[in-house]
Amino acid sequence: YLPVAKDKLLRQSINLDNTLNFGARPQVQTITSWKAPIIWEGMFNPNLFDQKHIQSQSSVALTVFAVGKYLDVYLGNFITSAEKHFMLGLQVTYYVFTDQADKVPIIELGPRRSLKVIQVEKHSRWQDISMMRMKTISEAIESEIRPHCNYVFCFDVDQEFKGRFGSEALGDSVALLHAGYFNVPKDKFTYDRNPKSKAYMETGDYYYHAAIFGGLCDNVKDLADYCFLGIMEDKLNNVEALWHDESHLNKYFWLHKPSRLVSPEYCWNPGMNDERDIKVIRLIWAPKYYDKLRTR
Ligand code: 2GW
Ligand code: MN
Repeated sequence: YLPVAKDKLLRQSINLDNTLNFGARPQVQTITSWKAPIIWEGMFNPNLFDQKHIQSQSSVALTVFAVGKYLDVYLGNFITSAEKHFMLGLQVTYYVFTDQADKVPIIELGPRRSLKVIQVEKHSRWQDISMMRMKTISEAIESEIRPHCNYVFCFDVDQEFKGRFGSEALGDSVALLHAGYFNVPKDKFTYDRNPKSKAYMETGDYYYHAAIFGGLCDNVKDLADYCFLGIMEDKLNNVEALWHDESHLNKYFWLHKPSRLVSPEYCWNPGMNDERDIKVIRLIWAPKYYDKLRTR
């Protein structure tokens, strides 16, 4: 699996990490200006990554929130599909945060995989259900996750795994390119544009999707703390960022560049955007059911 160097920049970065073939996907950007890889299908040999992470005994926490109706509607398919595709071969611990611990479905898990349920309150505004995840994630990393896992990945629950979501996605600090914006001009990005909000930004690198972010425990805790502080400061100032926690996450990754990006193949929404660059769908957005679930 020899990397193909396309130019000087690529050659330099390949020397840093010869497990990635940056030339394998000429139609898309496979490296950022700060030399973080952007992982697309075809750039990596899955077995090499798995071997490396099995050897170094990487362990992965997956956090997911299923509060209110989202528990019945999404959690079962999410976990069942993760059992087929998420980090197979590694030690995986699911952390399910819910207001109805007794209703979490019992799902048979593979070897070296376990699930912990953590009770949380149900905030009355859905924006708070989403935003307050940052506080809970930070606290859980501190008390539960860091002693057991090297990496932590935080997921929206309204999605379903469809293909390998493997160790190639592990990195120190990992961000996801939003399916709706990976190929659109920067001025279309839906960053927060209100100077009164802590999430305000004029420009950025990419538009990241808050449905998946991850990395080493310390880095994810830093991200969660930063976003939560911004969210609370906004509350004091009576403002709310345009896309809630996602706006703060975009601000964080602008100031603290992620070390690895994953392509929209890792979180695709069929029909939302041009599919030509999507060689494999690893995860899809589940239907939103706006009428039933978003009644406020
Ligand atoms: C959210 C919106 C409207 C009504 C209910 C909820 C809700 C969300 C809920 O009742 N229960 C619940 O557990 N949640 C959790 O919050 C769940 O894990 C869900 O996946 C997550 C984010 O809400 P979601 O998926 O409905 O919002 P999206 O798909 O529009 O998410 C993007 O934007 C959000 C901020 O508005 C977040 O940044 C999210 O990470 C983004 O993907
Ligand atoms: Mn979602």
